[in-house]
Amino acid sequence: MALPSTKMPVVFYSMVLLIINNCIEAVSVRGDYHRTGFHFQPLKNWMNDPNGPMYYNGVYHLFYQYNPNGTVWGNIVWAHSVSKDLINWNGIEHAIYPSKPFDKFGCWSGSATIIPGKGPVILYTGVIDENNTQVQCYAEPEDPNDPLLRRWVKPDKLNPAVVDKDVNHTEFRDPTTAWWGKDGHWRMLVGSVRKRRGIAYLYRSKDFKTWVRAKHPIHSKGGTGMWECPDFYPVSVIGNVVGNPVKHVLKNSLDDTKFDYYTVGTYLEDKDRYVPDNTSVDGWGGLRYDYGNFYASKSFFDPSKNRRILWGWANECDKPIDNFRKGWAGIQAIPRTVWLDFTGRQLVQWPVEELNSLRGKEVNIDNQRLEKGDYSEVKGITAAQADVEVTFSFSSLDKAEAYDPKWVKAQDLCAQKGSKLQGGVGPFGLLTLASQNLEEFTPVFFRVFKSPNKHIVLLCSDARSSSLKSDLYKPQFAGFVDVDLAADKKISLRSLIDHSVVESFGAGGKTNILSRVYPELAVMNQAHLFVFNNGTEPIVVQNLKAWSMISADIK
Ligand code: DQQ
Repeated sequence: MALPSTKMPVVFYSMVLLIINNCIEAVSVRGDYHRTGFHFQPLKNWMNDPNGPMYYNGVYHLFYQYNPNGTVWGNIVWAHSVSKDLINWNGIEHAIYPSKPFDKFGCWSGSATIIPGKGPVILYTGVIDENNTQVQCYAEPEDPNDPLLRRWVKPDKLNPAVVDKDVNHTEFRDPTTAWWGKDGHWRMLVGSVRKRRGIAYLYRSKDFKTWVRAKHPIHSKGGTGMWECPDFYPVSVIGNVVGNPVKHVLKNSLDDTKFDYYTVGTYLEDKDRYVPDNTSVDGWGGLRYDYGNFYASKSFFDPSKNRRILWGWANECDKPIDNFRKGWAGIQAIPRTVWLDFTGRQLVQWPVEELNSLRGKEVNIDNQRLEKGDYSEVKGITAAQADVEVTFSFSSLDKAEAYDPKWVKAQDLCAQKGSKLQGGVGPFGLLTLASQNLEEFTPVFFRVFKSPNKHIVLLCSDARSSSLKSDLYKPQFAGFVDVDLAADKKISLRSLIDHSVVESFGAGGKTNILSRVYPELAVMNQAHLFVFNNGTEPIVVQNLKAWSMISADIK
């Protein structure tokens, strides 16, 4: 009996110590109450652009720009995570890091291409000197049979893959996924700028080894500045089905504004030119994937579900010192399925269906009427980590405020009207990440205006009251929504609420806004969710479903 009695305390204390250590580890790794529960982020340090997303041999791969040494941009490598479902992720070895003369000063963004009969390869931007001279580089898996593609090599004989003396050598980056033309040659795009003209240069190759720039860029546009992270892909006109492409999408990340703009248009394959449709404004006034914090995005085709998936980076809006304290900076938006709207005028985006596997406890509201000034709490879920889907309806648009044609910038209109100023039809929507007495809240809401021929619908996600903390960037983001409300007098909203992010999809994903917010009071179980109406027209919450979200397994 003596043996157990002397050993027991040792075992017991070691267990206690282990638990304490694990807790300390968990607290330090988890940072603070602004860390997300189901949006992708590494365990620590800085992350920016998603790179080379792909699906290969049953595994989703996400690479991303990462600083292994700190919470600010710098020392950039391609970190690598793998997943079976796009939601739960395992971090593995860094795939690409400075190791050669052609990428000694940086391994910047790029894309993966799956070569039939060979497997995946990566094109990325290498920075070769302190002046930021950029070239395009090539990497391939060391062992293509490794199911996780852990190690990547950069064969000297294939690198650098593109050096071009005739382009702006410090603004020449972010190669796209390559595609195979009818003439049997590969093509890919590289973003650039010349005298304020944003450019997507086109390169062709017979063998994926030697790349030659085409005489004309695939597209360019004066006055738009540097085009970062171009993305170019086909979309089907037949609903959410990829396979019969008759339209193309060109997206550019405009360095000047830090938003991702796209056009829908026609790819003239014989000329290798892209022409945006006349329904797509080309440039700063154009369509955005997201009217909030969403940049340097990249899409890939997922053959396992015949869908295109879009990843985008959501930067922090707090200060570098806050990021240092948290120990991390940068998240990825929830991967979104993207397809062409039936109008052919715009894309539609929706969180990948796999996200629903994290839905836990559910609450429902049906047919709740909200008079002017009403707000009502949605109780019974974890409001700091939730998924909310709601449809609002109203019986008339007669009370819609008159639209002033001078209001061309949605963001300015949102700033002017906000959620607190009473309207006619709207503002109505959700108050997310709200403290009990509304000292803090992030409203996501619609406001409807009447112009001579149609109604104009505004979606706002307004961070101005999101935090009592004053030294933060708290923008009001907004976009117009291309819907005909006169027909069915209802509109839907989905918001993914995750501690320091509110990611919203208006009208089934036609207008989307991601806001980063840092509440001080509305945190963890002190956060609340409300529906509200501040317009004279009564609004009915026709149906609301809200779920507590389980945390994703991201390590
Ligand atoms: N981030 C990368 C560049 C890209 C920029 C560097 C966009 O390749 O142009 O980290 O955020």
